[in-house]
Amino acid sequence: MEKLVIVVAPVGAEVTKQDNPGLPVTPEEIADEVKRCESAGASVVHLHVRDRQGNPTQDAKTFEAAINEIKAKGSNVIIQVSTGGAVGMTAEERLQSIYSHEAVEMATLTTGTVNFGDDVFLNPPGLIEKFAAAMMEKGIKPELECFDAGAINNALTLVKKGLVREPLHFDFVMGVPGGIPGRVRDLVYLVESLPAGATWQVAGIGRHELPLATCAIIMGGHVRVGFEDNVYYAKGRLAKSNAELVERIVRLARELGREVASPDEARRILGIEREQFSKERKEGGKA
Ligand code: KMH
Ligand code: ZN
Repeated sequence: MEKLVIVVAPVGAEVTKQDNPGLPVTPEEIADEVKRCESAGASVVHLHVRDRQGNPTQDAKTFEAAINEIKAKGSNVIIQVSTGGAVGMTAEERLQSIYSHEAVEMATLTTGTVNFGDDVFLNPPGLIEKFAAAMMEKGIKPELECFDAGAINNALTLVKKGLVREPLHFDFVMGVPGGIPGRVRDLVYLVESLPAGATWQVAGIGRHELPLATCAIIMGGHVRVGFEDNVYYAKGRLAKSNAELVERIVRLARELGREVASPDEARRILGIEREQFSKERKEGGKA
């Protein structure tokens, strides 16, 4: 089995400081939290940012400020920006994040529309194709985000159309009200639906985070944790920080005999070096 890639999603778009006072919001808070999570064992950060009022924004300058702070702290973590943003944002608004900073190596690409609580997270085919083409153009590796099983097939359609290159990396977001439930049998079904050679991780929402992460460690997948998905450490006990959630996954992995990947190991496991290579070639850099 490959080493375990731990992705941390420390900010999100929906969670507030009322939900967990430890939520990082400013670029400085985000960078400090990312550094703590990297020291704990995270190798990828799934990044959302907030404006001065603490509201979700996809503004490129705000992403740039957060990424500059992360880099200024000497972090080597893989920067994966959100293109999901928050429900109700336009496609143009959402896509700004990939143009924010040269250090962006990955971005989420949600490959299907899903009910999202009382809202709808809209990802029609035209939007998905536009986002995929923009990521390919910039040499950014898409994380194919699936809130339900049909999204896997939509991702394979992108491959057939030449808009996404293999190796594919999937993120199964499980337990969103409106999406696929967070049962073990659902995870097994999703994993069995993947094409050969694909990598995957699971992001269990709320109480689903820990059991699904444990399954992923055992099954050879990878894990996402963080306040975007879950603000609790246990029932009735808030997590002190995102790093506390990462630390628990590291302990579990060690107990279960799975080593944890460094950011550079994660780049190899996720096939990011290959994406970067083609980017350099396109720009006339090293061949
Ligand atoms: N905030 C959700 C509506 C992503 O980052 O790509 C969408 C989301 C997905 O968080
Ligand atoms: Zn997100």
